[in-house]
Amino acid sequence: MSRITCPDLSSRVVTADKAAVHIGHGDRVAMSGFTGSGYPKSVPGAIAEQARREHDEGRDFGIELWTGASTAPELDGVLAEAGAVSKRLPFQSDPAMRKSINAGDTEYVDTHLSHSAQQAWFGFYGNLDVAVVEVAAILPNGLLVPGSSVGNSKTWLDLADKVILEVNSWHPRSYEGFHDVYYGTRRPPERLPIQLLEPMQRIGDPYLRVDPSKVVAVVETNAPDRNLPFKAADEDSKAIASHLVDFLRHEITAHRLPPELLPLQSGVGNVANAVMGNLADSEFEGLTAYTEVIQDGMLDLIDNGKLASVSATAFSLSAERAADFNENIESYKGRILLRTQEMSNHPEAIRRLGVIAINGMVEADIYGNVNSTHVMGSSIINGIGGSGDFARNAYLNFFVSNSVAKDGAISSIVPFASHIDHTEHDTQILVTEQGLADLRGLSPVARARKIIANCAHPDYRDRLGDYLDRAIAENPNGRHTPHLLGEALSWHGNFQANGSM
Ligand code: 0RQ
Repeated sequence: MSRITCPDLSSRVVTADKAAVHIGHGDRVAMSGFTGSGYPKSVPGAIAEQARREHDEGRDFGIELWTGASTAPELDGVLAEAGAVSKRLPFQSDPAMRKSINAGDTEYVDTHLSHSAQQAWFGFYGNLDVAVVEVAAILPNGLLVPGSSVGNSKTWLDLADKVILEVNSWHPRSYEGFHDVYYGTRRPPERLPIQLLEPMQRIGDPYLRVDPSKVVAVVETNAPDRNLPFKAADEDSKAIASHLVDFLRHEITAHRLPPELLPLQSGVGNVANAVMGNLADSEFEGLTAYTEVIQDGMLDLIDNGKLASVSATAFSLSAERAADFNENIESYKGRILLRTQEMSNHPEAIRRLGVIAINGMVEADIYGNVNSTHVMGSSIINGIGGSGDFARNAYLNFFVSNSVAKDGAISSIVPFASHIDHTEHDTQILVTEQGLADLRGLSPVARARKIIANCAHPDYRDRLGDYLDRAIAENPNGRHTPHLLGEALSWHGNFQANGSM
């Protein structure tokens, strides 16, 4: 049966090439998609072709590209390779896009994922010309059934002058009923409290709305999401997960956490996925999650009965897990809810629910400032994503990483972080395979002693201790957060000069 049962909109079905002509040089174009799911699969390629033709004929062609979060080679990849993106926001993880940003060819505005929609509807980014949004189906009354992500689609459909819909029949038709799209947002000072009192509470509609008069094209596709494999958990990520789970047990014993814990948030990456795997083997029962992405590890937790329910904005699954989910989607109904990212990452909800946030980091300094985004201070990896939304507002936050990178040439614990996404005021608990540093209630020097002793790799521990001792000795009037300014970033300088810190 056709996925487009609205007669008005079914008359607008065209090819991707025909749809792409609605997008021109200089346009602001917002697309659906979050962590490789629910992004348009065919119009971006047609825009890239158009960009190539324009460039070949000596004309400029570049768009501003907004999304929910990271997408895939068929979107970020093709557009970056065609040199078609002048500006990108709010999060990406594509190798070609990363290269274009780090080469200075694409400007990148790396915002908190809960902020991107509201900053767009506050008007901070300018007028939105076109939205390209993937859905699973269009209903007879014109309402849209989202697929594997909601992300910022609601806002893009609301704001854009013109809308292109991609209807992808790879998404199960049974996605209907899995979404909760909040339509109560208002501008300050008319803003109202968000009445979300438990993770699975519905506060919105199951469908996305679109003004049919704005829909200039509908494109039919049948193509899978990105669905990248996860690395099997290695000894280090198992050790990180085990320190973290032991700590949760300790917090239950100390009556600071209930036995079923509080709603979990787990970030992107292999380590976060491994932590979920470790929880699956633990004694915890009746867990819940209020998170952003559902990775394989979380579905495993649902399957073995440990995790009762998950609220998120998107999936990010391996190909096998996505195929299995699509086949058995009915069995997950009522246990998974996908919301707009404005709500999945909303500070008010995260603070009220008391989320336990677990996110990856690139490096932390001895005082607990965390870098989640940059290599050697200058080159972006992905972006801050939702880590700031969750870390700042969580009941407990963890930042996890191996203690060394690049076969030990880099220490993830450094005197001074080369870029700071999460300040010492936001970070609570750091975990590496070496151990865990609980920084709650500690002054900067006490934090430094604990991070060095518990988290740093033995090859770097003494040098970090020596740095701290000398910084204290040489700053008789600066012993609150002592540093040796000439030396603070010298470890990064050593790596750049000699290939090792
Ligand atoms: O590079 O692949 O070239 O070897 O960084 O490192 O150890 O595989 O870690 O997959 O868990 O990702 C912070 C990037 C960690 C991720 C980050 C190099 C390392 C490797 C990846 P290679 P690992 P993970 C909600 C939460 C921000 C967004 C976020 C991330 C690569 O967690 O993007 O949290 N976070 N969102 O070799 C130089 C160091 C390094 C280093 C690691 N100290 N210096 N390179 N690497 N440490 C979800 C969303 O927001 C969507």
